[in-house]
This record gives sequence, structure tokens and C-alpha cells, in this order.
Amino acid sequence: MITVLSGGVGAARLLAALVTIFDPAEVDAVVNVGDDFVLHGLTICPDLDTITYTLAGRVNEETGWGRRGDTWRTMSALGDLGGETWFALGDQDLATHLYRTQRLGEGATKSEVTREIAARLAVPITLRPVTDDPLATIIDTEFGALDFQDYFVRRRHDVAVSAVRVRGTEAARPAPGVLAALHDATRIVIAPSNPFLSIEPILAVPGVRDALRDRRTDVIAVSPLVGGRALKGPAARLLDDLGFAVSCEGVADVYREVVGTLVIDESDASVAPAIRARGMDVRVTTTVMANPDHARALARTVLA
Ligand code: FO1
Repeated sequence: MITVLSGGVGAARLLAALVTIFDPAEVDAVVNVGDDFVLHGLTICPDLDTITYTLAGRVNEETGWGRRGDTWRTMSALGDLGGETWFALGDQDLATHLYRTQRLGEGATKSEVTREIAARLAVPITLRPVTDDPLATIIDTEFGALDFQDYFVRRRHDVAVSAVRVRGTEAARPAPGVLAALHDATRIVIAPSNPFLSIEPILAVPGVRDALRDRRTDVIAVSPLVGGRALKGPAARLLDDLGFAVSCEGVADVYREVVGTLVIDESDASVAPAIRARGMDVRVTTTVMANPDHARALARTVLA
């Protein structure tokens, strides 16, 4: 069994490639919930939904999130009422949030609802929120402490960051099956997700970081940087803002405690010796999942 610590779009693409070369029944994704929030009274879980839609073959491939072919009539009507439309929820996507919110209100856990939605949409792998307890990633910025989606979507992460915090970790417990998935996996993969925004909130749940530390030699992470830059999103800027080198060496420093092998892109091959000098193995391959063949090559590398 393989367990993949997962954020949103990058993780979803790697998982989609993994299931083409590995038995999906043997793939377990432990997913970040620090981005989850309530808007219009609905509980929205962007990373869980991105992975669900991708593995169900229903994702909007242009954005990487939301549903393919979705329409925006509800958002448009909401805008007419003066409602909040900065976070774009498609008409079909809204059904997911309605269903989830209703089930949570009935007392179901996030794990149960995730399982129900995944089963309905024929997702072939096991998806687990890292915790069923409330967790929220908070970004300390030049404008004060911001909720994650306020920072990421509303302000397009175009702000200076002094710290990333995860609220709720003291009381959070790993969701059922999470620690077993880490313990029993033949390999633990950290997807090419943002180390601070997507992976740290997973590691911050009590027991998870220790579980990875215990298995460090079996943990392989994919660097989200390519040629020393982030393809999309604020990974490079956050490395800089938070005092790390803006390179795969910086990524290695962030992951040093928990990762035995770092996968880096061919364009970053020159920093491989510096990463090895930090006591980490390095694999060099194409990490850009520009097409299915490249994604499969990356999937083969993390399994090799
Ligand atoms: N990202 C955006 O940049 N703009 C949006 O309006 C937006 C809406 C959205 C709706 C549902 C969903 O599941 C994801 C959505 N995302 C949107 C993606 C998103 O929130 C972030 O990419 C993640 O939270 C970071 O992993």
C-alpha cells in the first residue's frame, strides 16, 4: 500500500497518474483540511473536492479545481443580491457542499461524508481527511492574520507572509485510519504540494509528524519547485518570506526531519549534491506533469 500526503491540484494530478500504474485499491490519500472553510453557510473542503473530482474524471482541467463543464448561474444570482462571489462555486460543485453540509449537520464525520461522496462518484482510491476535527490554516501577513482562502483566493497570495499557523492542532486527532495508513504503507509519498500551506497542516495533526519521522527512509517527497521557481502558487515566495533558500535546498530544509528522499526536476539537478549533503537521497526526473506521460514518469519515480 502507498500513502500519499496530499494538498490540492498537484497532489490530484500525481494521484491520477499513480492509479494508472498501481492498483488504486492500494492507494490511500491523507488530505489537507486546513483550507476548509464555511461560506454561505456551507462547509467547503477544496483539497478533498479537487482530488475527488480529478480521480472521478470530472475535474475542470483548466483551473485544476471545480467541476468540468460547470455553470455559474447561482453565483450570478448571488452577485445580483450583493452576496459574496470572490470564491467561485459552480452550480454542480455547490451540490457537493450542500450534501456535505447536510450530512455534517446530521452528525456524520468529515471522513464519512468524504467516503460517501467518493463512493458515489466512483473514486477508486481511499481518501481520508487528515482529521475530522476543526483545523484552520492562518496566514500572518503585512495585513494581519488572514484566513487561508482570504489570503489565497481573495488576495491572490500577493502579500508578504511572516508566519503560517495551523489553528486547532492541540485538540485535533488523526481521522480513523490515518495513522494505520502511515504505519502500514510500503512507501509514504509527499505530493508536489505547497510544503507550508498544504503539507504542514497535515504534519501538524498530533501523531502524524512522529509517524513520518519513524519511517523517514520510506518517505519520498516531490519538490514543488521547478528550476527554482513555483509553477503556480506561492511556494517560492513563502520559502523566501519564511527565511528558506528559494530552491530545492530550501524545500529539503523544510522537510529534513521527515523525508528520506527528495524528487527534484531535471532543471534543478545542480543542487542534488547539496541536498545529499543534508543527509537526504535525491532522485532527478521530470516533475512537471505537463502531459499524462510525464505524470506517469513521475509516478514511476516515486514508486521505484
Ligand atoms: N481557487 C481560486 O483561485 N479561485 C476560486 O474562486 C476558487 C474556487 C474554488 C471552489 C471550490 C474548490 O474546491 C476550490 C476552489 N478554488 C479556487 C481552489 C482553492 O481554494 C485553492 O486552490 C486551494 O484551497 C489550495 O489548495
